[in-house]
Amino acid sequence: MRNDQEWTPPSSHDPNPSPPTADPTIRVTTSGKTTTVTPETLRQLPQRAVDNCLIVSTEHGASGPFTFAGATLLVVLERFAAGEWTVADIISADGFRTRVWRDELEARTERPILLALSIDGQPMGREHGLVRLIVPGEERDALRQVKWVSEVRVLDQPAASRP
Ligand SMILES: Nc1nc2c(c(=O)[nH]1)N[C@H]1C(S)=C(S)[C@@H](COP(=O)(O)O)O[C@H]1N2
Ligand SMILES: [Mo]
Repeated sequence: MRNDQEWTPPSSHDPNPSPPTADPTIRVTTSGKTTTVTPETLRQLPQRAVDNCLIVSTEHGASGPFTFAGATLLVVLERFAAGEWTVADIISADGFRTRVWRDELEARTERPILLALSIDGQPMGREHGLVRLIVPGEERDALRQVKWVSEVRVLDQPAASRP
């Protein structure tokens, strides 16, 4: 049986260009508690903008630079995660995913990891990836720039499991 708490970063991935569903709702799941977070919920949290973000793709080169804005993932987790947590798996409606560690969220104060709602000052639509995880500075084929986030699964994982 597959252990959902184990995760290995992929080394490459063919990007999916089309929204898998129309629904931009995110479920934040922790042991014991599930919260539904909509783009409207995120808009009511403090907003941060990060400029100069590139989306780097092996196949198509880089796009950008873009300014993305939205709520920081750290603020969202501080608001909605229950209990102890060290890791959040960010999972999209098309099954793509990445993993974010609490210590990297806390360290990135200048260019925070976002749950982005807008691109270059314009509200993002589903075709742009709403709600999109933006990890500024990530240059490995955009493997952490997860479009269409549908679940944020909060876990308490030992630091030793970090690659
Ligand atoms: N949900 C989801 N997010 C994703 C992907 C995907 O297939 N599904 N592909 C990733 C990859 S490999 C790339 S290169 C970029 C492409 O982003 P773009 O569509 O904005 O150019 O999205 C990333 N985020
Ligand atoms: Mo990519």
